[in-house]
Amino acid sequence: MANPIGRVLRVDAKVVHVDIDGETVQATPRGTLFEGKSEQKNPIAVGDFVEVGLDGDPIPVERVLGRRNYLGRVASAHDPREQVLVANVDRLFLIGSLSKPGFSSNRTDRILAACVWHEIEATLVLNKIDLAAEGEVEAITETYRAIPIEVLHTCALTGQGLDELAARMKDQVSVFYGPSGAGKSTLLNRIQPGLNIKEGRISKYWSQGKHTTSYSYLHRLDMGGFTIDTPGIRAFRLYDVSAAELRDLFPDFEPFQKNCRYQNCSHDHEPDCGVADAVEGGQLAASRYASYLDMLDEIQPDLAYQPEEPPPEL
Ligand SMILES: Nc1nc2c(ncn2[C@@H]2O[C@H](COP(=O)(O)OP(=O)(O)OP(=O)(O)O)[C@@H](O)[C@H]2O)c(=O)[nH]1
Ligand SMILES: [Mg+2]
Ligand SMILES: [Zn+2]
Repeated sequence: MANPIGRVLRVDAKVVHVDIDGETVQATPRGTLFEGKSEQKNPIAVGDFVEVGLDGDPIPVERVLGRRNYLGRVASAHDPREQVLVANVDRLFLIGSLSKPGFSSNRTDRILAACVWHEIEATLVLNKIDLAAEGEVEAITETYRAIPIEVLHTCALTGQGLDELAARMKDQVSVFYGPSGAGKSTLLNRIQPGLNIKEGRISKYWSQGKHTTSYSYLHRLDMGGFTIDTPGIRAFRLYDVSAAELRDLFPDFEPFQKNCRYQNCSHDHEPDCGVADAVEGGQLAASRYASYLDMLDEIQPDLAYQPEEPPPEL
């Protein structure tokens, strides 16, 4: 009998939860899956298809099948390897809240750049619109629709905008991604009743999220499709992207790039930069440009931070 193939629902330190024909089994990755992968922190991610063996207690994960796509980032400030967050997804819903926690354009732009890099369709969901300040929703929406990115407005408490969100999740494999406390689990609980995912309690003294969800989990939707609920993120750094490649991860810069004096302009320090001019002229959001420069600094610290000391004497 051939080994069964299943979809990974959850990855723990030593055990992987795999859905095989609607049944959840726990399996342990074979040591060989880690070989030759020193650049990657984890060989298996939620959303992966894996082949499991029939014998053993627990049974082994023999093999990870080829991925259609995945979302990755630098594992952490202390671990430079690539961490694969999720695999084989049709769409990423970037859940941003407008208050508690407040909207971060820097974090949003980093994740959207990662979606371009990894070829994942993205939708921005502005949740907690009940808490938005006057004009805030409109301003953010305008910036992101200009990229262009689809922007939805939701309130998990009143149910506003949930039908539109659910319609995009139907029959798709999607992932909810964003900062802690934005309302990812609350939205998913409303859209798929019965999941009973733990939701955070936010007191008025605590306006940042509390990291209520502690591991990613792929939930099956009754209407068809799957959605991965993920733990809230703090920092997001793209793994192994060069400065030249970064420019192309901001599609809204593209129409202005042709006005740059230099074809390989990094839009940083060069004279006659079409992108910098567009920001000055109000045609391009300053927040987008700031996010780009912030990411560029990380990639080429040698250019961004010129050393003060004179060159060594020869
Ligand atoms: N006012 C308001 N509160 C909301 C809304 N959506 C969620 N919340 C509240 O925000 C808090 C955090 O929601 P969660 O769903 O736990 O947030 P999360 O994104 O899953 O957070 P992590 O699991 O930590 O990543 C809860 O107290 C929710 O009730 C909304 O649209 N409006
Ligand atoms: Mg959660
Ligand atoms: Zn330029």
